[in-house]
Amino acid sequence: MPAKPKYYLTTPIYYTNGLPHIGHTYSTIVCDTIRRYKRMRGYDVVMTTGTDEHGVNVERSAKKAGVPESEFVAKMAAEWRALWDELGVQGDEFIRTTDLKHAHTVQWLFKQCRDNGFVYPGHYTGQYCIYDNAYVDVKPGENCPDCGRPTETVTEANFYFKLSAFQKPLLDWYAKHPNFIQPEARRNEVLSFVEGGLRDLSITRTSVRWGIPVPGEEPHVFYVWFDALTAYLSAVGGPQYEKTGYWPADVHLVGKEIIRFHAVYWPAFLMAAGLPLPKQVWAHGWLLMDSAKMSKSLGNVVRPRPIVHVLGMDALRYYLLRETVFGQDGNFSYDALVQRYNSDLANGLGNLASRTAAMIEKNSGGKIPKPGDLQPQDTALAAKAQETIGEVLEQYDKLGFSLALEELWSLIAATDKYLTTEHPWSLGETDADQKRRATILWTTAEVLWIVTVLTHPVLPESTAKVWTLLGQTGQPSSVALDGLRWGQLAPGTPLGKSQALFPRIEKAEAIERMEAMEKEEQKQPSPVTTPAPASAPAVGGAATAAAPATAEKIGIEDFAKVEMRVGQIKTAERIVGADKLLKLTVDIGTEIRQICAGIAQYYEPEKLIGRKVAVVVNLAPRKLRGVESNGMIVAASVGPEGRPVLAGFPDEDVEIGARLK
Ligand code: ME8
Repeated sequence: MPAKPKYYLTTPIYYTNGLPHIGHTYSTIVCDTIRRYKRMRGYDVVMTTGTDEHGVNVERSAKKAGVPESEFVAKMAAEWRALWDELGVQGDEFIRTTDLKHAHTVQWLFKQCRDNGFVYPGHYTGQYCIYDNAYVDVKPGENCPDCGRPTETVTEANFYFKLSAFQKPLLDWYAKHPNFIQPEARRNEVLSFVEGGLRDLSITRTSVRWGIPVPGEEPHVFYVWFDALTAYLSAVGGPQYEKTGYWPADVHLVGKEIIRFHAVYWPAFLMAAGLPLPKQVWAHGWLLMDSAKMSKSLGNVVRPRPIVHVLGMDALRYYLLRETVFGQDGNFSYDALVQRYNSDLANGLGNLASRTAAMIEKNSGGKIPKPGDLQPQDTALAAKAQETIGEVLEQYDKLGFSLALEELWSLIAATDKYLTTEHPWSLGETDADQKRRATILWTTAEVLWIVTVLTHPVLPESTAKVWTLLGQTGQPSSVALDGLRWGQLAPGTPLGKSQALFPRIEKAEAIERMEAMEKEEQKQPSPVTTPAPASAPAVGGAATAAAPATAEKIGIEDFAKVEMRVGQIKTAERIVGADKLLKLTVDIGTEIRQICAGIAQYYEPEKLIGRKVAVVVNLAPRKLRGVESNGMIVAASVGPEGRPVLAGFPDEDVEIGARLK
């Protein structure tokens, strides 16, 4: 078999002076989607992400936190890494700029540039923005034109890179590679910047200590951008990049504010060193919050965890890719997020999957039916599906995620309409009717199969569930997209396990829960200023499924205020209109209490009866979805979706009413 072609893509490597928000998550989700897509197209893909850990900014943050820089960045990098792991978007390579192999690559790249005559010593005085890590063209006392924060006057000895020598080579490169900078608007911006002339660039600092040393030239350390950009190369072999075969990168995916570093400085450094240039730099737009860029400094950030906790990771992925045209700015709102979740995921894909499975279960003995003679309406839907395959692949290739998803959802809508017009449920039991019904259900299942494969790069978790439901083995990712066509679902395949896909959620309730959790997250102290928190058992039970698993230290007297007792569940029932809640009556030894618990998606009410649970009995009563709840059942919150697992007493027959202390 011929070797798979290699494909290398990167996210920016993120600063460690803050924690990830959904702006960073957006870039990482996009990269992860491309990675999954390219793998299904037969590529051997490597995706790199990582952390940018040097510079004055980190030096100051570490000082403020009272810890050495290395400790500061190690903890922050661990947080970033853990979040990507939790969200399932971890890169194949996680590069830290404090990695030794990275330092060697930076030093090696500098040597190549210097040996080739593109580096010379000098002095520089200018206004420096420590937040953007860049000298800016303003007078002393003026603020940074990019971020609006104060600048500092810096004079220092440094080494210059002869950027001016690359004006023509860069312009030639852009002309020869018209797709090098995407989208068009960014390309034009870069072209006019370069056409306006390039000034040499200082690439070392003597005013900063926290950086990679320039060998033999101490106290020089590398300028953070010379350092950071090189991480893309360090991740795939550094000086030995030819051995791994992943360099040059196929695409560097970045936010539009750092296009100049990627499309001007980086290719110039590589040209100076005689190295191959990346094939493309794709600068996407910003996620805005109330028309301003979401950013830590503006304090308007939204974090991914609360969203993922309440709606699931796929909901966030879908919303970000569907709502924003890739390349343009997009506004974030909880309202639009839940709207999309309910209309497109719960009522769209989720509903199509569950009703198709239910009909097959009922009418075809739980096996994919064998189609009979096809009617024009069946072939019309098949033709639309076949056409959708081509259009979606074309859009994915262009990173046109929103259009790709629009096409797919139009196919889902056409299938819903097909079911309504063909109404298989009202056909009778004659031979002809049975055959007709089998044809309709096969056609529907076939569309669902195709939609599952094509949405997989965007919705990896939920499509895996639909895959199982359709009785398929492995993952949808094992389907080679190059060979995707109508008619690949084998009749006779038994359906598999059905799992909750996108349970409908009431908008106000979802928003309230996400906002409350977001507030909690914002209150969390920085991981560097507090000792690692013990992960306390999360309290599940009432309306919200779980609380964040970290807590400030409290005295025993505070703990003593919480009265927890062993209770026994006497009755359990679902609450109409509240998908997540169960209404329980619980014997707590002294009385029988009514308690609502947010566990309906994970526990069958009938199976709970007789079960002994831990109950917080002195919680003020409250109404949940109009039902009185007097107490709270304790549960662990497990996994990114915060699945509640009831705390229990499996080893001993504990007495009802016994106090937990
Ligand atoms: O710039 N909308 O790191 P950084 C969309 N370390 N994307 C956003 C965003 C928003 N509101 N906010 C952040 C750096 N991003 C450097 C990069 S690369 C060699 C060095 C995303 O932590 C977007 O990709 O400030 C942006 O470019 C990146 O995070 C900036 O991350």
